[in-house]
Amino acid sequence: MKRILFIAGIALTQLVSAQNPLVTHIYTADPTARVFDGKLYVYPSGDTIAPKGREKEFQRFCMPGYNIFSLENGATWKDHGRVLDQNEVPWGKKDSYGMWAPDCIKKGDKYYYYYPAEPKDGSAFRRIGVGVSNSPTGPFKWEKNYIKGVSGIDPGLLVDDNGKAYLYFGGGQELYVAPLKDNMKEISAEPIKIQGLPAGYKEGSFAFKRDSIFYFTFAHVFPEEGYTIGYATSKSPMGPFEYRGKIMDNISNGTNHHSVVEYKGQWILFYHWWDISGFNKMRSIRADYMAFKDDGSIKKVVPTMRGIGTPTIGDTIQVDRYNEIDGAKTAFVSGNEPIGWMVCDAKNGSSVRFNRVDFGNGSAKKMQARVASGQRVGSYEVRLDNAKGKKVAEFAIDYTGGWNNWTTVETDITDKPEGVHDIIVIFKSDNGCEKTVNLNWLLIK
Ligand code: FUB
Repeated sequence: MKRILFIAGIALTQLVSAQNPLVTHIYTADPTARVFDGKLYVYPSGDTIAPKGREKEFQRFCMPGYNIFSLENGATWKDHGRVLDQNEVPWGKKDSYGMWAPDCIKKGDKYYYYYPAEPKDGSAFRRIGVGVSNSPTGPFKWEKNYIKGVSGIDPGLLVDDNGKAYLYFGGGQELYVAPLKDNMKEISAEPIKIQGLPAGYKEGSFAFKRDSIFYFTFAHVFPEEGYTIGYATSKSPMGPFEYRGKIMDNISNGTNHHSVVEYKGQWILFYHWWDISGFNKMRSIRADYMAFKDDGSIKKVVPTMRGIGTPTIGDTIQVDRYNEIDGAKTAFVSGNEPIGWMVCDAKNGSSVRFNRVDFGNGSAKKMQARVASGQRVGSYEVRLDNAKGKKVAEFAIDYTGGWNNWTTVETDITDKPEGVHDIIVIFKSDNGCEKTVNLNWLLIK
């Protein structure tokens, strides 16, 4: 199903839940995730529909600017709004919709935001600009000119433990790296080709360090397969690197821009797909856990809908982003609900499992459910860990005015569950009915 979001003007601060895709109120792509002072941030680009009359020009990407997101609570992303619009780029060509993948990095107590844009002097397809801020969410003071000596897309930054910073960038058969001066606004030596990468089109440079090894990851196109995510390792940030294989196979997501971050002891791969639009140039950011083997190699990541995060008291639990489903389906929500999915077509005995819900210290008293139903045919219950596990909530199915009429219902939480559990929702139908209730989300109070 194809769904196009129409986004009016600048997004105000918004909260969005953290299952995949992470953001549903605007299109987001090319996510660079960073942990600053223990908090997780994402710096994505943004897709939009082409302005009237310019559709032919922007059949590929139409990208007007950047928003910043941070993870609040256990599983809720906060949209900090538009941090840079294309027409605010001091050196940029107006209305060029070329604000491709950005990055943000901390050095000392300052945050540096790097972004590509089309220069008004026509000197290159893309140049890379930088802004500086005292806060990870801006506002940033944008440099008047682009970084001299650098042209290309997809800036990826690395600050080594000794404080030296490196800018990786480019898209094509070769990718490049240049060391930065202490001011983070100029390169201190000419860019060099990154040595040791396999042949083929590459873009989406991202580098990180783990156990004294530098990992360089990149979107990599194989003629037979299309876009994958590859990685290479080195003992030096400037290489030469050794190609180690794929982090993600082709997942038909058009491009495979990504980033890797360690957050609360778990490694996470951020990437994008087109869950909402049905069109691979209108993307939505996603995240899934990633793991290393003992030899430092990376286990391939298989994309999930469940994604990352541990919803807790006050977060919506989007059960339609399930780990397992049996006898029911999911579909886009119907009616006047915010964009998302629902569990539907559940019959007697259908179930859906959603892993990792944090019930806190046992103080949770109520559970809410967002539902729509055209009849009264039974109930659904929430159990812990497996289908025979402790029952902690039970809801009667009631007529809400129709299958598109959404309402929030509430019931008691019993047995004082504590800590993190998987939950199973089990549907019961009194008379063999195959359509019981449309369930959008659960919430613990
Ligand atoms: O989003 C526009 C471009 O597509 C990015 O800069 C590339 O990495 C690819 O994702």
